[in-house]
Amino acid sequence: MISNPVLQGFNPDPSIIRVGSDYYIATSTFEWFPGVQIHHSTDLVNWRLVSRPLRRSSQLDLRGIPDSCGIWAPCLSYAKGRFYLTYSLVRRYGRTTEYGAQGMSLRDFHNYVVTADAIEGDWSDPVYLNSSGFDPSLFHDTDGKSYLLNLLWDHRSGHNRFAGILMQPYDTEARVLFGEAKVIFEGTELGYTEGPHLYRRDGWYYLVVAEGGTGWDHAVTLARSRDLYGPYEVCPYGPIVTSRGRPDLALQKAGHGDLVEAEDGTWLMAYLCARPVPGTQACVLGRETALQPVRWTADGWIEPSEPLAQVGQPAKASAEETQRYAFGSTLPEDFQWLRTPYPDALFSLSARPGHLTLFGCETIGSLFEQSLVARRQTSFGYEATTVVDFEPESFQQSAGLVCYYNSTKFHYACISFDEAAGRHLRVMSALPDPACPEALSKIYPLPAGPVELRVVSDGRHLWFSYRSDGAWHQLEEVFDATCLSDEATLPGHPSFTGTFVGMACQDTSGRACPAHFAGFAYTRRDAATEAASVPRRRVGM
Ligand code: 6LW
Repeated sequence: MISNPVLQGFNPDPSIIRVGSDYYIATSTFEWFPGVQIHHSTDLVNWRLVSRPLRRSSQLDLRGIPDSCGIWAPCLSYAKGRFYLTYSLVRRYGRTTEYGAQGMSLRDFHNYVVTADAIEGDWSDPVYLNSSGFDPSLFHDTDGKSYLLNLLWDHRSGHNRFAGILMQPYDTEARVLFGEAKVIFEGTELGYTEGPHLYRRDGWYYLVVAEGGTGWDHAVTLARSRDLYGPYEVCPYGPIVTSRGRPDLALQKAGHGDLVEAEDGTWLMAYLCARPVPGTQACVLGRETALQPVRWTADGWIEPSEPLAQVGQPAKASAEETQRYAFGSTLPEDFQWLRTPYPDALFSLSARPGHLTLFGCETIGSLFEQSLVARRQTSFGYEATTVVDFEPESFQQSAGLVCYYNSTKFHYACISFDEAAGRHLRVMSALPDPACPEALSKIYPLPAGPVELRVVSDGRHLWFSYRSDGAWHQLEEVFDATCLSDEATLPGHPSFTGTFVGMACQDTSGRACPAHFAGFAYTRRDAATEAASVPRRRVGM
């Protein structure tokens, strides 16, 4: 029984399959490396990260990729003893505001497929499919034929950008598309028709799509046809899952769903959701993945097995739960870095045994090669700590603890050096506010030697502290955590990833000054326990 529909630590855009008694969910990773996350379960309750398939330079190089672009909407399928994973590599988001509300939206995305005989094995190099629109998925029909679906993107001013669901035959052996690509479904009045998945059941072809846009109006639409190429009749009862118009639901932005038949014959839907920080409209955890039982109705449609309101109440997490990370020979699996397939240029786990050594590279927020290693924020309230040994000799060198959403929004508690203050700690903030794009805290002088850094969050505020002489010293400033959210963003700048917390180092002098991190800890906290803290001067509010 699924007691907590929100799967902790999962990214958005879930695709779910079952092979025998094994369930797999693939989710998006955007500009984070390696690409795609695949989790495995046999009971739908306990999940384990088993693969990040796109990890070689021959598969993926995200250097230069804009924030929240990169890997979108991976889709798993299984046929003829082989796993298939399709995905979009998004290189340009495009902005309608560039040319006014009805302006052109020029975007660049390329769809690929990789294959593997075993999920946890090596995946192939990508096979190019097309660039006509994002959210590719493969449908393998019962007659052995396969088809590629993806949305058709129309960039022209005055046209519906989400111009329908394209389908084209795909030869899985020759690994090529062939025949004609046809629009099989133009979507409903909800618009933003994307994320197509096709299924065959009881002589029907069922098409699931995401509609309403990946925000508060998000929804899952179901349509069906006796003919693969349509016409597709839309479910007469409306979207099968949505939180649209229901601000009371704990799970918001419900959409982008994928169906799977469980081993016992029941059905489930994995879908995208989001949980705003209580009392705000800020989704600091980004969009997540939920899993919900559904059932077929007597007239051949689908409905949630339990009211979304009931399913939407995530089980109460334990008040305190600490994950401690030691740095041995491999990077702990919760951690990722940004964009490059060559992480040796960013960090080492052998330069100082027992430490993660970050080599100062480009500036924090670089779209190319920045030394930043972090894990997703998976709870509103949390405490993160690390110990860093870093001896900067220049203002161009800094290292420390970072709460990072993307290049336009982060709070970076960094150790640096300048002629007047010498070695010191300071929080450098990038804010998604054109009127106030950055902020700097006071300078806090530091003695020589390793420094322990800590950040505490109640979901809405951040408090930074440091310790180098036995006692913790909390910085005077309080920092806004809600600006690190999907909603706090610059016009036309996508924010899809959610917030990460981790370690960073930069050295624009080019000397690759090393920062040695002796460990990292993340403690989930019940947000209520921090809300009582009275924030003092606030930064970025
Ligand atoms: C994804 C699209 C969407 O490709 O957001 O919510 C995009 N839906 O289907 C990125 O997550």
